[in-house]
Amino acid sequence: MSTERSSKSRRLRALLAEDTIVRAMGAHNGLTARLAERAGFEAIWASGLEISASYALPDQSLLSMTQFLDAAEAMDAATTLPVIADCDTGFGGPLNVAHAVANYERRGIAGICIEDKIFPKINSFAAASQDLIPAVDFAEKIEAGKNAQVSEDFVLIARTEALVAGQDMDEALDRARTYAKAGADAILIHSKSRQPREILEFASQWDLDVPLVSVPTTYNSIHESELRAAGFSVVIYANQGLRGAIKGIKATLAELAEGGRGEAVEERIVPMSEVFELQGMTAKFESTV
Ligand code: SPV
Ligand code: MG
Repeated sequence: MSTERSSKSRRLRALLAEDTIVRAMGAHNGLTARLAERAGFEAIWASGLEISASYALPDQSLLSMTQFLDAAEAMDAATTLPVIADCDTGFGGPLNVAHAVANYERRGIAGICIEDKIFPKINSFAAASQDLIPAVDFAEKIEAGKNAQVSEDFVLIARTEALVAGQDMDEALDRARTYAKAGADAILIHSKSRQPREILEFASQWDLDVPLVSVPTTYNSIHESELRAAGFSVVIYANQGLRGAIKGIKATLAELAEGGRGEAVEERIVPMSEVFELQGMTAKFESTV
């Protein structure tokens, strides 16, 4: 086990133990992870949605574990921050989760997150039925994952989609308790509600000493400080970077297509020197433009 590998997991654990909320920024490659670090976030969320979108593919369990892992590793290499990798349903059953943990840990990823939907899953915000596997089966996946890790620091986050699937609060809490007892290091309670009410209620009833993780994509009016006050340890900004990038790229391309010359967009884009700097180009190859 390399020092680097254990230190990023240890750093994530230390962050989880702090009083302040950990802000994890969604990313899909080394560049977006580096931008997230420079913007001041404390962790990277290797988002399944973002990585899938970067292939122009739906977030529907289409990419292989290797593709997700390669993307997460590129993010890890580009930042000093710990990477939490979104591993969807864990790529199959308990054995697949164990295989994922072994490989993600070996390649330096600080932790992974798995969710209790059936495989193949579809993104939580898709207008489709969101079906869950039995809690007992998901607990087996968690146990298999925890048994597979080498360092005690590696973090396994269990995500329940109970509320997304239309189940009630008791079901969400029961599932989360089952997952925590199976060894999950944190619980991600997901919600597609436009209001934070249900995740706040969940947090108010949470009675185990296992940190909570939130993803305020739809209930985005809530401030980080309110999530912290409600008992959340982590906030994941899962996709805002990608959505900003798409908007920026679209506007630039439209202007270029209209203008018919590069000069048309020069004002709205970064100089080549900034690209060089971001990618760590050596001084020898510094931009001459
Ligand atoms: C992701 O970023 O891939 C997530 C969060 O899992 S969500 O899109 O809200 O499901
Ligand atoms: Mg995902």
